[in-house]
Amino acid sequence: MRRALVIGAGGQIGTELTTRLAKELGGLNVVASDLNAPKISENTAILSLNLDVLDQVRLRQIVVDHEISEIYHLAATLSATAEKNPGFSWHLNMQSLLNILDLAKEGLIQKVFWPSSVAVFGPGSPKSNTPQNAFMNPNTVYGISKSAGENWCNYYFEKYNVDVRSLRFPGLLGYKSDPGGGTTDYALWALKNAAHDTPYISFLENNSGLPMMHMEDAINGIIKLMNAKSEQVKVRTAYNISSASFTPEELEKEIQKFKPAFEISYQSDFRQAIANSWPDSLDDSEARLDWDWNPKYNFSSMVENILEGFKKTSDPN
Ligand code: AKB
Repeated sequence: MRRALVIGAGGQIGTELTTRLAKELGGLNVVASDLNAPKISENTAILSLNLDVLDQVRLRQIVVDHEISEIYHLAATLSATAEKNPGFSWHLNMQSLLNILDLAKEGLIQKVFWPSSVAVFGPGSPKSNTPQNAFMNPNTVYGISKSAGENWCNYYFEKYNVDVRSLRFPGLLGYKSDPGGGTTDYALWALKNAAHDTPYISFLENNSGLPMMHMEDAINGIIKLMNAKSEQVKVRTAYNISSASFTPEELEKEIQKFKPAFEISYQSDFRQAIANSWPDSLDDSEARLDWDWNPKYNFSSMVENILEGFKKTSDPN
């Protein structure tokens, strides 16, 4: 019997992953947790709890009490927020992962999903179609913690046979949940503003290309990777995955096909340096080969679908 604990269930990925897992496993087999117990709107069978992932005692108790077999660990400070509080962000991002890997090492849980990021790459990495095993010199606290975390995952797999799986996510765009504290967030705010006929001021420059993906593809990727047979998962650091790459100016033009009056103006800030250090696209051929990664959306269909989705929501903030 599979029973999942989602940590960080109130966040951008967690909100959508929790309800998707409930569809896969049944609501009674999903426990959602966050610093404050998250509100679950779509499936009332899901149990919602408060959990500070740094509290190892409570984490263990929840795992034992609810007979958890797999953990989806999504709690982290993202790239922009982490730069403002490097010490705490390093501690949160690293210690929380180690707490969970240790539970798996003890055999209390059988599987772990932990998201990595394109932020593992740095200014010295190839910019376009960045290979799976490209040189990495991340220069953000977030990127350093994701890169170290990937190596910890691989270490626990090799030394202790811990079944931990990970994906290097680009910017994730969906209309059901807001992002917070990332560098790629500009794209979602632009889409949300456009949907509500409001102009947008971008904190990245017009020609700043970054990799992006529809949230639905990201969630499908997590589910597919976690359902893959162990021997199919040949990369135990984290897989490159990819679907679209665009600049703010290209996004503006694409949005204008549906919202001709929409405009982006530019006032870049400290996040520009973060964006400059990241690739604009990743080579995801290993994920395609090993476990059949195959995203549904491209740039145009993603923009169209998200604008449509926002139309159904009324809150412009
Ligand atoms: C961020 O911008 O920090 C994240 C990421 C790319 O991991 N969305």
